[in-house]
Amino acid sequence: KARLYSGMQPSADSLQIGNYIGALLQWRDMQDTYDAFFSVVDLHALTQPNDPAELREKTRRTAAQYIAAGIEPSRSTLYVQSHVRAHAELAWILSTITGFGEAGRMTQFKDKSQRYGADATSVGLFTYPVLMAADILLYQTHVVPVGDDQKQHVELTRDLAERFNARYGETFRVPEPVIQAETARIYDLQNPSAKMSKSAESHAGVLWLLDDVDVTAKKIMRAVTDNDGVVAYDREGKPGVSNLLTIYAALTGRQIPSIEDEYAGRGYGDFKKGLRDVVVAEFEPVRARALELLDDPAELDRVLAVNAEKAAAVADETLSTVYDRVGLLRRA
Ligand code: AQP
Repeated sequence: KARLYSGMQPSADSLQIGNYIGALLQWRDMQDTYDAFFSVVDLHALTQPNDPAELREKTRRTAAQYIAAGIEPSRSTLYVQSHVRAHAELAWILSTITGFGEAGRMTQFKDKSQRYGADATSVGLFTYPVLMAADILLYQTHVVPVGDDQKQHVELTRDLAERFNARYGETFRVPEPVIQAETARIYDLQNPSAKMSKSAESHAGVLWLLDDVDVTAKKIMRAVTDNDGVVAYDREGKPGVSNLLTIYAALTGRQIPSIEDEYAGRGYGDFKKGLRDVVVAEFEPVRARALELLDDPAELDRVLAVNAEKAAAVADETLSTVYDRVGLLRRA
């Protein structure tokens, strides 16, 4: 089986519906076809300010939501990034073959550093894509499913793999990005021109997987739409309604035109109620399962430890080859 690698940052107590539709649902379906590695990338999360106790809790909660959404830790390797030391170690080696200018061209760094300001921008944020390259290359990954905002980072990963291979001999597989379709991208319900995000300033337009169902229902009923009252997909002209249609279609597996037909002439109230029922029915069991898993953190930690062993076995082998290739004297 070809190998797949993906991950998410434990940057909030709950994942949001964009993470669920754009990542988890696809990961779940890819588990059969691929030898899949899914990581909770806590080292990446350190590039933003964190309360230590909260970060630990967010890491567990993120892992619990992976499992609750159908990622099976007995079939896929579901682990916490920092449990496998090779990530940080390979990132260092790769940073020595990454150009300063090359890293500086990453648009996510440019956006985030502008937002944070020079004083709050760490070197870690700058080298974030190098750590991501290490994540992927350690596992000799064939495919990396990512949103289009991460495409540039996968390109850098490919460049680094090719550069290393050319300089030191064939070591890394060069991975291919699998970019999610535009229709898998979910926007903020209150500001449908912005991607829904865990770290959004306002939570009013964010649907959290672990929210109470009545909170979720209210947010859907209050979602921004427009004045023409027609349930139709038009990303430019009707971003709010189009976003709701995308969510509806993604969760039901239906085509957008068939949903438009169902709500033709019925107005936004009915449409939102329909969507509310779909989302609540989808979230309820996932939420219940995640909370159940979080009720027994020792068992969850045990599962994560077993999976970290599986991941480390693969990662350590790659790292060991890398250390040899670059000429590090190995400890006797
Ligand atoms: N709005 C979205 N629509 C579709 N997919 C989305 N993803 C995130 N938001 C949407 C996908 O979820 C995964 C999470 O990756 P991440 O945790 O590394 O961070 P991100 O992509 O930056 O997601 P967030 O929720 O916006 O997190 P923060 O606020 O922490 O940066 C990825 O596969 C992403 O494509």
